[in-house]
Amino acid sequence: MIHDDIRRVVLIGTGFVGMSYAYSMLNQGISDELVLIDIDHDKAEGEAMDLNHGMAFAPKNIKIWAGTYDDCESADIIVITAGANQKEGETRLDLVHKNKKIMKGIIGEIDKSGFNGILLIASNPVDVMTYVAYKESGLDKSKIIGSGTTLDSARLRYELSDYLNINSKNIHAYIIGEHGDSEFPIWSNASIGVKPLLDVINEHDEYKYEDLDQIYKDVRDAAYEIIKRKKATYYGIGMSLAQVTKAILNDSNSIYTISSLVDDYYGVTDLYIGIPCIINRSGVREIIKLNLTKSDQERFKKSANILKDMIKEIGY
Ligand code: 6V0
Repeated sequence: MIHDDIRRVVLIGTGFVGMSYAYSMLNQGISDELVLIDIDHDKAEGEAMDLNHGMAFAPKNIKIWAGTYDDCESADIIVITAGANQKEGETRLDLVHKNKKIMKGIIGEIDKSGFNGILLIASNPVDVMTYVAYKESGLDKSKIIGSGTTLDSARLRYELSDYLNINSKNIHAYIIGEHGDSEFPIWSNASIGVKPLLDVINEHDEYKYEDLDQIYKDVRDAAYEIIKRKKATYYGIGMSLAQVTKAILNDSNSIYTISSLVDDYYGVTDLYIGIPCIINRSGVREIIKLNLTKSDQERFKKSANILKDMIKEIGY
């Protein structure tokens, strides 16, 4: 239930991702209150102080403080970015055991608080962690959202925008599946403004289908490339989470490739996975049924099976 008067967001995990999110929230004035929680309370306190010192330059006043789980009850959204992050050479799936334990503990605390808002999860492997939250929490599935392939779709839009020299806001292209190595683009559903992407490629000699494959690989491997250079990725995901938060609080009925619980989606059931969804104040309003080509259906099932195996491995 979104409270109409004061919009409170609680952030759990004030590391690189969490603070990039918090910084975006402050710079865009997205909520009225922002509570920072971390197992390292001093860190949360320091971060709150630092953000507050920028308040004079923010578009509006936001009350920011380092809090506790008692602050969760009246929150509209809780964003979870706590957990270990991906080290060089480590896949997102390697993280699963470490982060399951952390996620279970956090969800237990949130449940005790009486929270009844929307959970937005970014901790990796995000589809699996969102499933853990779903299994461990008493909230309805529509109120539990993973960041899924929102960031990956944003990366794809950036890359296509660069390749075609078209504003990324006019690029409607999506990555679906696991937020990880088996994710894939749905080219047949992509459009550039008013035209299907594949027609645009076909009609211009300077564009080639092979280049699309390279663009996909660059998007899929982006996290590895960034981690190789600067150890972690955080601005892109921070801004993605802020955008999803805004869509929920503003009841905007926006479409993002979040991780959502599917039921017979091309034969895939009982799994959180990245697919385009319409989101608003109630959380996931609708999962969009895509018209997938035969080969994309196969890729989707393969991606789903990888996640299913992970979920089995951690005992669900
Ligand atoms: P970080 O900088 O190590 O921050 C993690 C924070 O979590 C630290 O401040 C910890 O103290 C805190 N923490 C750990 N355990 C707990 C707990 N039990 N309760 C409260 N706080 C706790 O990591 P970073 O911010 O870089 O990454 C956080 C998570 O985001 C990782 O799992 C990443 O893999 C994941 N990412 C997800 C992305 C996505 O697209 N979904 C993208 C990038 C990173």
